[in-house]
Formats: sequence, structure tokens, C-alpha cells
Amino acid sequence: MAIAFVKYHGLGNDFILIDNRQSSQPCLTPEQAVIWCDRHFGIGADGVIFALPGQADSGQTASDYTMRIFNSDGSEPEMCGNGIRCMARFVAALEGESDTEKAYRIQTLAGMIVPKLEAGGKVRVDMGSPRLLAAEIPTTLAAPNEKVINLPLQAAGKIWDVTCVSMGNPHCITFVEDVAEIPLEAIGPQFEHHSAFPQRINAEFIQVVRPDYLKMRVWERGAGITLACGTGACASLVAGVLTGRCDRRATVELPGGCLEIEWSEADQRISMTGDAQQVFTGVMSL
Ligand code: ZDP
Repeated sequence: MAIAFVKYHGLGNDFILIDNRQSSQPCLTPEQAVIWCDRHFGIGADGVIFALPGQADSGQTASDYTMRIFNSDGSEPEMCGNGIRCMARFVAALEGESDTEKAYRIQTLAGMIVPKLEAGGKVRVDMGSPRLLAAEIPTTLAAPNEKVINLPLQAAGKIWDVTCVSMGNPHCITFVEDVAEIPLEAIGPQFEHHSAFPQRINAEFIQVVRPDYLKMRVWERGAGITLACGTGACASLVAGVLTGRCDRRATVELPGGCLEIEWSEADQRISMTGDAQQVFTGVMSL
């Protein structure tokens, strides 16, 4: 059996996109996704994204599509910020959509997310509201109904001041003087698998260059070092606002490029704007 795919990236965070509109179950198993993502034995990607049918319903839950994603280790995250921008471009191409302002309602395990195409290849995404309670992250760093803001975490032989934010998926943010100096390869796994994070964690290290400009490096749960993380950039801006370090609107510079993030005071929702690019198409046999 052969399956067609399209390779996309959002700031170098790269994904294999599959047209899965004919079934409500992903056409690959997590084990197959691991092989497809392998950069030597497969296609190579940080994850596989399935464009599944939406829910035809006229109420709040009506959606155009459902997104499921497997990380390169086969685990399934609730959401993926860079991936959903790629997904918006992918489904627009599938539909032959020529409206450059088209918005899609996409059901994810983190709820309804709404990406909107913009001229010039960018996609603006309504990412919903961050969740901050320890039970919602989840983490044991504070009591279940308390927030984790600037609390100590012992990892890799050091005490770090961390702030935790859920964008549907879990993030632990640490502000540092110089992101270039963080030995991410060594400490990333110690954050990801720390006993304080029962669902593991995405770990972001942030340097505040100016209140409206953050530099970020990320160790992703289930994928390791990646060039960008959209949910992580949103979570980091929230952590910066909560700790009085940055504005509600800022540019986040990742190794793969920049995202514009804004946390609305009025409705507490976050908007993320950035690129999504098609790289190549292919057919893979199972
Ligand atoms: O939560 C997780 O397990 C992440 N690895 C999911 C992927 C997040 C992503 N990098 C993003 O842009 O939000 C794709």
C-alpha cells in the first residue's frame, strides 16, 4: 500500500502532512510514524500530522477538520502550534482554496483552534487561552489549584526558577541571561522526564532581549531539540507577562525564525502569526 504525503515546515519545525479525510482514524500507527520521521531510515520530520474529517454540526463544536499529530517518538501531543499553520496551508491546497483570508475551525485534543490564512504565506492562529493551574499543566511543583510562577525546580545539578503554562500541551519556561550558553542537549531530557511532570514536558529557555523581543531555544517532549515550537512561544510570552518581564505583544525569535505573539487583555486569548511552507510531495509505501 502506498500513501501520499506532503512535507511542510513552520520555521524549520517540520512535519509530514497526510490527507486523512476518508477516515476518522489516522492511517498510520505511532510505530509507523516513528519510522517515517526518522531522518536516516525514513522521510525525516519532527512529527506526522493527519488531516481528519471535521464534525458537521451547526453549534459551537462544528469544525472543518480534525488534527491529530504524532511526535517523532510516536507519542501524541494535544496540540502543535507550528503544525497547525502547516495544516491550514495543507487543507487550503487540498480544497483548491483561493481565498487568501480563509479561516478554518480545527478540532484538536486541546479544543478548537482557528488558523487564518494571510497574504504572503503567513498564518495567524487563534490559539485559545493559556491554562495555569498546576493540575492543568500537569505538574506537582505546586498544589493542584495553584499556579507555578517563578518556583524552584532542581534539575541537572542546579536550581532553576521556572514558570509552567499549558497551551493544551505542557510547557516549563526558564528565563536565562544568554540562551546560547544553555547546554540544551544535556539538560533537555532532564526537564522532559523530571518526576514533577507526570505527562513529561516541553522545556523552553528564554532570553529577554527587550520587553517586546524574546529569544527562545526549546527541548520538545517527544522530539528533542527542534528549530521552533509554536505552542512554546505562546507559553513563553505568557510566562514573561506573568513574571513582569515582557509586554503582552512580542516577537519571539527561535533558531528557525520569528513568530509574532499577542496575549489579548480583553479576552485572554493568544494569537500567533508565522510562516508555513510546503517543501516537497511524495509517496511512501507501507
Ligand atoms: O507537546 C508536545 O509533545 C510537543 N512536542 C508537540 C509539538 C509542539 C510544536 N513544536 C509546536 O509548534 O507547538 C509542534
